[in-house]
Amino acid sequence: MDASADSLQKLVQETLTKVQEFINPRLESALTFSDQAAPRLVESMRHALLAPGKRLRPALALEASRTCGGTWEQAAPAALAVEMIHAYSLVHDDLPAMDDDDLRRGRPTCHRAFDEATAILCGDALQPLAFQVLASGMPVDVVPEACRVLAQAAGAESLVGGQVDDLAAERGWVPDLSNQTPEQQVEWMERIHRRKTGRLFLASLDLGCLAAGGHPQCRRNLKEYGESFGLAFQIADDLLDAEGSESSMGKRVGKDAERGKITFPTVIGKELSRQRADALAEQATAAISGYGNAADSLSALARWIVSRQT
Ligand code: GRG
Repeated sequence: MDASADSLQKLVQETLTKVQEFINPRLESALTFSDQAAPRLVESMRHALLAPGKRLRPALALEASRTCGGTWEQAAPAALAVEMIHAYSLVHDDLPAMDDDDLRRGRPTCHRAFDEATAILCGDALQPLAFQVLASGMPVDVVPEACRVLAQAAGAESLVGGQVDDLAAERGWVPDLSNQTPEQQVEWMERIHRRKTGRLFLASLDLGCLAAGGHPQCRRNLKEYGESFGLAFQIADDLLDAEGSESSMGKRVGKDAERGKITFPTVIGKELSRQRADALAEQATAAISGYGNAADSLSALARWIVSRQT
């Protein structure tokens, strides 16, 4: 690793550690329920939500708030809510009916640690909790818009819609993609990723901005940043699945190749994928260049996302 990559890695690691120290106790407090919540369900929610994730989406929400002139404290409900939706999506994605995974964040997946029914219900309970946190913690005047933003990012046009199309190719619900041109395959992948992973990144930034009472121009710049960030993240994720190790990733790797799934490296090659991811990280950084030091962490995150090992 050269000196600049090394200092970027240190800077982002410091930011993510601070985000984790800020958000993890708050995630834990958010899982305080009356005796009406079944203990087994609460245990499964703790397993899924408190597992050691990077907390990337909370980082985006908190730093978007700072970019818009706000604080981390203002954006805390936004950061909690997006992590809850993310955690639910991972629990359901790992289920036997979907990706059928045993390992997540270095630990047994929720259905492995508990059972399938509990894992389904755990995800079902994390979703409304996200909206409860937004509704009770965001400034009253932006609660409806905040709920709309999160609902849209998690729904049929986004997370769930993207997931269905991602399964579609694998399960034969759509015509065989291998007969399509590389351009059509890239278009198909981008359409999936924009919804499956990109929209929750965008919502994280948008909610952070809303929490801070950010200017509409700041909201637009963050959207531009988030669009490039999301695709860069996904291309890097495809490269890590092809090249990373299970021990550093804390999850199974090489799944895409195993299933003959089309990915950026298989369609355009590893070198072009890397170049594309780097260019997207540059575009993301450029979109927020007008916000000076307040946007330093977001810039660093975009550059790191394409060079990360986890
Ligand atoms: C089940 C409705 C439904 C949706 C699932 C997000 C998703 C859709 C599936 C996750 C599968 C996956 C591995 C996608 C690749 C990108 C991704 C979301 C990786 C995990 O996010 P990170 O790297 O994970 O931020 P941590 O554990 O650090 O939070």
